[in-house]
Amino acid sequence: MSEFLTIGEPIALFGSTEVDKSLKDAGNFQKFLAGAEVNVAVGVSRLGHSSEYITSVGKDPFGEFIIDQLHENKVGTDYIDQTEDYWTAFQLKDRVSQGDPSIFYFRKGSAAAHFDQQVLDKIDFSEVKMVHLSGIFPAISDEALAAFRYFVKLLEEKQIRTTFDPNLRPQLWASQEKMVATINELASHAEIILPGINEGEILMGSREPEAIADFYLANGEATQTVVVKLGTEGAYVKQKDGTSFTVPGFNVDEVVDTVGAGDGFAAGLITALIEGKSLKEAIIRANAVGALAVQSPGDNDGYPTPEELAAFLKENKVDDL
Ligand code: KDG
Repeated sequence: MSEFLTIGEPIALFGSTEVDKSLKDAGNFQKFLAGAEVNVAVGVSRLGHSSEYITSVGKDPFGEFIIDQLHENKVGTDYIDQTEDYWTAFQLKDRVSQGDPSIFYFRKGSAAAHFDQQVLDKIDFSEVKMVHLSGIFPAISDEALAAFRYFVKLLEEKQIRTTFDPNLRPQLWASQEKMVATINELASHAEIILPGINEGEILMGSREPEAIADFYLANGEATQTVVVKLGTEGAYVKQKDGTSFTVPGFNVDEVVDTVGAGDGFAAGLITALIEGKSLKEAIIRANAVGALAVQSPGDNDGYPTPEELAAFLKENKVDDL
């Protein structure tokens, strides 16, 4: 029984330790747990909330590594199916001194892509306060998309609060049209939508935060809040009642790796809302977790404990949240 649930594809990540060397030439890698949704589960657990991850992994060394990492991070594994029939996904990532790294996936036909939705019927929702969904899992296969839709139906029946991050991965979709139509339809079922500003441009044709928010507020009855992530600028928020505000981001001395910052942002927001904080306080915490995330090489290794978060906020002269 957990306060938080998410479903996704976990990935064993090999991050190069050699700065500005191509993946072809790099010879030294560090292994991490990755996958957008599992990152959020780790972030929520590290901030002190019970968290459970739903997926399928292979009975192989990467699958075992992922389960070990989840145990180490106190993320529940009761709804993880282990199969001998398919492999666990892995990926390579380079290390760059500027901008975003290059990523190469080995994930097609993975165990998660063959996820059996019967697992969803075993879930105990009695303590669940929030569920996080992302546009990656429904992109990996038809089975995953069907399971995602079934999960959304269960969440609607049980009236559980949901966050949705479009997390666009064009390489996983048959076409851009299919990606845009499916993501926008899936987003319409979520209470809180978390698009990035660049994603807004692809999904609804504007980089204007208010236009992106207005599109999603009109797109689905379930949607109450849109939080447009502005990178280092922070986040723009608009709610169904027309209220809007911007929360500036934090300055970071050294950016080591940008991947995982958006998932950390979601974990900060979700934990603050579970604790009954205001939306504004939740966005400040979300920005803080995102800023801490970019200062380390893995996706989720920079996510803070409550003590680390408090120290960061104090350093940045924000009252403890
Ligand atoms: O958000 C981080 C993810 O991009 C990374 O962990 C891998 O899930 C992943 C993906 O599909 O890109």
